[in-house]
Amino acid sequence: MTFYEKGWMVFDLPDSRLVFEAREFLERELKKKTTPNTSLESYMCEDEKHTALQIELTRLYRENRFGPRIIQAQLPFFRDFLGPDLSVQSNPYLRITRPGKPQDNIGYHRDTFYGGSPYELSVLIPFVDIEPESALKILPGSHLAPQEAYPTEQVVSEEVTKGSAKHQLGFLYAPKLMRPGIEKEMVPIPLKVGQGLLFSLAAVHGSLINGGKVARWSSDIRVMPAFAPVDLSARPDYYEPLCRSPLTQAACEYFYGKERRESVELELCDAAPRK
Ligand SMILES: O=C(O)CCC(=O)C(=O)O
Ligand SMILES: [Fe+2]
Repeated sequence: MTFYEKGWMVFDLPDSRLVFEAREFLERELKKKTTPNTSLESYMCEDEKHTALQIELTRLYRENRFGPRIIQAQLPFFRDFLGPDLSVQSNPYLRITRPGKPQDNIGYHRDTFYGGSPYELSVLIPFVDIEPESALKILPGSHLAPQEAYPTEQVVSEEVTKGSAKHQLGFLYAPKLMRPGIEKEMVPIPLKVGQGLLFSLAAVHGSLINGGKVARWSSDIRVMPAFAPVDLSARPDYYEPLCRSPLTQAACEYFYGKERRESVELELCDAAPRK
């Protein structure tokens, strides 16, 4: 089955060097902050310290621009898959899901519940090998169904409040719960370091618990066709240009001049060219 039919696809990164570099970087920082014999896989920590540590590691991961650089290294692949004009998320999340901790999981959802567009792609990059018991799950074919196909109940999280540390790490303060019956349709997607999982933001995905023995470390990086009809006005700094066709480059220069090109390209993500 194809990406179009399933809504997701596993691929081998054409160039995985930066993923291994990020993995080593994270593990080095983790050892400094815990004990020298902690590995990403064996990592365990009590809640309060864990959240502080995840915030600090996210900051370092973003400061080093690992997310956009990992995508950039696979540019021929993404151009072929999505087109010549692409945007990449500037500051993706670093996820850490400890074994047996439901509070580390954001549950089953479609990102379209929360303002994401089906024109956006999530590229999940694992920093550890992920067995099926620890894996993110996806509901095949769900990306083709309209929003009404999956009714939800909006609740208020007891643990996550708006603007809190956990909110900044990608947890939801007002999650929309799906009916529990979908569990039996969810398919775990095991991954190796050096692979990536691509999925449509309209696909039902997520996890309730890491039922394995190894902590799941990953980052999900959004990539989208730069001129897709997506309203980015609520998140103007979310994406940055990844690549442009020669014609798009020339058109931007025609409208805005060479020196202003970079900033204008961001504007063009959500608006038609303006004189
Ligand atoms: O990795 C996870 O646990 C969640 C990822 C996710 O929800 C996403 O990429 O949209
Ligand atoms: Fe998601």
